Amino acid sequence: MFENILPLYGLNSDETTVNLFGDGLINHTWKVTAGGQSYILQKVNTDVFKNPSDIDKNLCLLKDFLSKKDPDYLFVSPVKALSGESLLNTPSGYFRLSPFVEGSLSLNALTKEDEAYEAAKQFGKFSSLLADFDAETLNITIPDFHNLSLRYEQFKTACANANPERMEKAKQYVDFINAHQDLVATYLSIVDHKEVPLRVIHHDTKINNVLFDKDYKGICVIDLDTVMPGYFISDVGDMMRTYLCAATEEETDLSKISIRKEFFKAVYDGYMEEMQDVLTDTEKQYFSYAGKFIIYMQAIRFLADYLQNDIYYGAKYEDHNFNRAINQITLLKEYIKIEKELTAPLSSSAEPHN
Ligand code: ADP
Ligand code: GN1
Ligand code: MG
Repeated sequence: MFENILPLYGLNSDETTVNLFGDGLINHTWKVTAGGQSYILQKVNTDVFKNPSDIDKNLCLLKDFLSKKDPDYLFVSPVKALSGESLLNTPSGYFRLSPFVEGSLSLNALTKEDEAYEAAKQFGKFSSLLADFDAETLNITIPDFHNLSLRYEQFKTACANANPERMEKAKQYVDFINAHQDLVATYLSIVDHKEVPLRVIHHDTKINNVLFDKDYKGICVIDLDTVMPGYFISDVGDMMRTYLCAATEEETDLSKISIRKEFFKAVYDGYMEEMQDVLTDTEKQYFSYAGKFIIYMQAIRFLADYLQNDIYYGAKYEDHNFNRAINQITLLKEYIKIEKELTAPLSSSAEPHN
């Protein structure tokens, strides 16, 4: 396959090394090294992104805007192939090639508060630079991606049509999801609120979508496929989901799932350093709800996938998505248990709103 793709970029496949790279769950990603230069080659997952050219058009618009707004900002986007295209539609699928950010690393879990601060600041900076970009000019790359109400409806459908053995096993967790429907009601009231605007939202701020340098200073955000109009709770929430716990969503020892309060403050400080003057007072009040919103939605997504035989995320072993769902439910319980303590050190404008 590579021998057909690499020459389209003027790379000689005989003089190029290609290795699978990273831990993303959606696209296929390889690190390509040729003549001392490294790149990230990706095959876009078209089961998830039905119109990859919508992503490509969004990236062009954002690149153009950001290059004028802040010429020093590192916006990692695909290079052009010899044809002049930045996305190639080939018989083997849709491909793109981006510069590998030299000296960068990504993490699946954090060990220091400073790392949480750095990562949150990178996502905050991305959003603040785009605060006056008209979000509605972007293509919607996955419709209703973070529409919690729809996700909950889809979950109910998944339960109704579930693999019976899996449903039996998941029963108590399905009950937990149903017992926390108030989180869906809050979501609906937020998106209806006139002081919660649609913004340019990354929609996938999990920790391995930000690059660090060797001293763990943030370099830039990556994985821009889901950048589209949305609400700030999506970005803040996925930071809470993936930065506050020392264990990842893959952890099966539930005793390792707990919330590090200091990391909540670090996320708040890093993100607010960039977004303090951008967010409305109403948005700020939902800062801690954001964590519950995304952890709950991720639990729903993993559990629905388990009930539907792993059609979206795939599974490396039999109970993979079941375990991921229980992990997220445990995380949500832990979060709810100490939510008041999390927000206590914040300014009064960020007091929790349920
Ligand atoms: P997915 O959508 O599958 O999550 P990502 O775009 O996040 O794919 O890429 C997967 C991983 O590859 C990232 O978590 C990161 O480790 C690495 N990566 C992606 N782009 C770059 C880049 N330009 N430079 C360095 N590493 C990158
Ligand atoms: C996927 O692409 P990746 O691995 O960064 C998923 C996110 C989930 C995450 C869970 C397009 O993110 O929404 O939160 O897995 N991306 C898509 O790990 O579904
Ligand atoms: Mg990713």
